Amino acid sequence: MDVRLPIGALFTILGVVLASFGAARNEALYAQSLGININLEWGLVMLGFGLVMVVLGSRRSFQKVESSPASKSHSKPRQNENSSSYGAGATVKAADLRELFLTTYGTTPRIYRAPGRVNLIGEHTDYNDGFVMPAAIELYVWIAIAPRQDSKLCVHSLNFSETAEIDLHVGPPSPHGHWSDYVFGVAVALVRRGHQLRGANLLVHGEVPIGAGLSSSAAIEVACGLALVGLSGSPLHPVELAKICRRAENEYVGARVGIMDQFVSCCGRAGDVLMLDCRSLDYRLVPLPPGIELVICNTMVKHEHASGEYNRRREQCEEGVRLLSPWLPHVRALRDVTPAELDQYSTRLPHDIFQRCRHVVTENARVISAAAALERGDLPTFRDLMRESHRSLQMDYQVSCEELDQMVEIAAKQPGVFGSRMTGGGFGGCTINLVDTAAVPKFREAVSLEYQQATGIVSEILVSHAAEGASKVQE
Ligand code: GAF
Repeated sequence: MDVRLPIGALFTILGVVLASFGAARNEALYAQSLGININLEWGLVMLGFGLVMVVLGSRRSFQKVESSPASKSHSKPRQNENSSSYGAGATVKAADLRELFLTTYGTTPRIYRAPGRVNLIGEHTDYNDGFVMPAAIELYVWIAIAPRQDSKLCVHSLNFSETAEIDLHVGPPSPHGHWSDYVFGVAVALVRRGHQLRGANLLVHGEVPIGAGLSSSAAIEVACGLALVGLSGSPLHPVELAKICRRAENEYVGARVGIMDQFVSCCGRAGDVLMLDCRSLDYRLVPLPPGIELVICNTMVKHEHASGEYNRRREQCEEGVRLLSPWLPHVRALRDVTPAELDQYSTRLPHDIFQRCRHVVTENARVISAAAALERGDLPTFRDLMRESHRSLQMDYQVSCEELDQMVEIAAKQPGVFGSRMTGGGFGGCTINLVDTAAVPKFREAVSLEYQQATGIVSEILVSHAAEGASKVQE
């Protein structure tokens, strides 16, 4: 909160009290000097000063956020140290957001939202042109937007209580490790793709926990992209929007992520997971079996320092392709390598590169089997594949951590569980669990208790249905 607000409020109250005494000419407090009624005069002065301070204090949030020193590091924007999430459990919804926008900017906005995601299986395969099986979840980033008369984009985040702005005519500012990088990165990427954007005021509210592996970044990118093109009136196919948002994260934010998160945030379907081929971007919808819930267990270990490791894994995969190409010239990405080929040429690779490649190659095979298992309702096979996936991420890809392993181990032994593994980039964040609906209450209770006993950490456990992708929220 701006310090001028409480000071202003204090002076306003004192001013009113003093001026009232002065006006009533209370003899006990009344003083006169040079013919001036000091109490009334000073009361009015203090009241005026207080009101000015209140007005200035409350307007501070509409001024441009000071840039922190531009960081050239290719890491994801920092998280807000004071906030564990964008506001998990927050209840600001369309009507509240509209009201807040009206009070803040004085105009009525349109509202858009984009979901976070879980990934059932197929981790770190997307940037290797491989297969993934994500589902959108019922946690969203909400954006209210209305046009401005000038060429500025002025964005206020309710979660961070900060405002940032750019002028579309002046060109992109440098990214500086700030939440607004995601917003401006998308604007820049849209303009580069030839979209004519207009100046706008935006109000952002996120429910997707930050640093929890549920893809809050893709959700803010997609919600912003949809809102900006919606306002400019140029139609954009959801797959195109996903590609633009991914480009924003790769080229502007500096995280070399694959397409999975943006894709499912754009194209998710209620009740279904996507079986996505990250090379062709063809996908099919696989319904989740009835009576099964997606249960998300948050280890509460943030993965915010993981972006360097993420980019490093990607480089190691590229190195694997480069080292294998003399023997396997058709190989463009690890997606093109079969498990048998990898075995045959394993001695040509340094051990750590071989391990990374083995994870990707075997994970792709697991995703294909997992989709088939889910389609024929074979949950025991699905459970085994999720277990193998986690193990491979832990041992070969080395992106798990003690808390994730503990959480998976605890969850997997509970009754009614049809699979448990880490979800997302790793190094912390959440596990995804398929749990029989009837078993969910006991599952939640047992997992949170045992996890706390094992680690001393109080976890958050959420249940979500597979949700619909990004959309304009109907009035
Ligand atoms: C992060 C990335 F953003 C995705 O593209 C994907 O690589 C995932 O980690 C790991 O599967 O969420």
